[in-house]
Amino acid sequence: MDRYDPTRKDRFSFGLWTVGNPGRDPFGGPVRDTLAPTYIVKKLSECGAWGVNLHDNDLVPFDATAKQRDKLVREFKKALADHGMVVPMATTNLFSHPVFKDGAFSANDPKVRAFALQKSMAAIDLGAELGAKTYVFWGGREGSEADACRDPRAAIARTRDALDYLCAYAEDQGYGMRFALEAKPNEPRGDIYFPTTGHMLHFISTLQHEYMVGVNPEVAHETMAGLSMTHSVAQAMEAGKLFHIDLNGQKIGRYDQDLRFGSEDTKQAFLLVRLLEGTAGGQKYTGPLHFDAHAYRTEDEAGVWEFAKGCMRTYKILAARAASFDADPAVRALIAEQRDAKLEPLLAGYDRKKSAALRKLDLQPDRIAARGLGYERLDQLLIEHLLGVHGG
Ligand code: GLT
Ligand code: MN
Ligand code: MN
Repeated sequence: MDRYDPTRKDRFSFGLWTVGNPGRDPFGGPVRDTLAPTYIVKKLSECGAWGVNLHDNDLVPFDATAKQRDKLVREFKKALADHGMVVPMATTNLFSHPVFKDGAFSANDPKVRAFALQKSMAAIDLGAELGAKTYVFWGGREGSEADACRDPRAAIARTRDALDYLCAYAEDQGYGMRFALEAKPNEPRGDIYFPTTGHMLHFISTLQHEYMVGVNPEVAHETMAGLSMTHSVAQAMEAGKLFHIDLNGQKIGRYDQDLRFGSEDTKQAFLLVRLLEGTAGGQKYTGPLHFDAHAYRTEDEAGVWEFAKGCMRTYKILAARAASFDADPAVRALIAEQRDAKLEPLLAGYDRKKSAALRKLDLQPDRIAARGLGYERLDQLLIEHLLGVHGG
């Protein structure tokens, strides 16, 4: 036990599909046994996690009868109560069944769209029954290979219709849920609609129930697109739309690797945790910290729990390193905000008088440009804090 071991207060969660991943990939079958949902709840609790998330079909098989469903839900709820775990987030599997091979909400066939709504309403009911306050939408199959098959604008409009419908449904039921949209650029489709968190943020502003819809950015997905996860999350936070987050690790330019959090690009992971924890100032993220990742295919079950503990420990280590970085006087001096009481009032809020005064200023750009900014020193300090050279 040390100070980096997770506790419930840390708000860490895992999906049933993450630690339950049996190691199947496109080139080979499972390498581990399937774990029962109730067993996962027990083991996650022992590891120090706070929450467990699920797709409808992670708990209730696609073709289960109502009686089978109720029994599974009853047993699962008992496991949650027995082990002090919560379900912060739920979602719908709209990608595994062949009916969704050309999308769910954006499919050309209205019967597929109808089935996707039916399945989503039932899954929202399940999430509500388990106490989920956040409901995620990841449109894995909402995309194309033969792009001429539909006007991409129709895909966008159909997705809007579906989300407007389901927001109204959840509101009508009084579930008090918020929806979080998760972007991904490709895989399993050649191209997926709404490929990045930025695309999602704009789309949300066009929804009827904009207030109840935010984003669920994932490290791997933004990184696949070659983007900075930290900047994507910052934009979501600035817009008040970071409702959930999928933490994992990813090498740029690869398939969706979903690796242990912090195991790749540790500097990006540091900057992300620093942003979420608000150690540099600014509002802290207080929602669930969800790991959407899985253990290497080389692992047996013991390796899976090592993986889970590793995700949580690395988050806490990075949070401690970020706090030490931001408390360092040398860092604070380098990033101290530059103030100019005379100039700043001229920069915000256009009026003719101010703009005339601004245009008259002799700002001497060559002199400004000649000054070095000290970012080499700043970044080296970051690396040294990250590597544990400074700070407690
Ligand atoms: C799937 C996907 C994830 C999503 C999950 C929610 S399922 O594993 O790769 O990124 O977050 O549907
Ligand atoms: Mn992923
Ligand atoms: Mn995800």
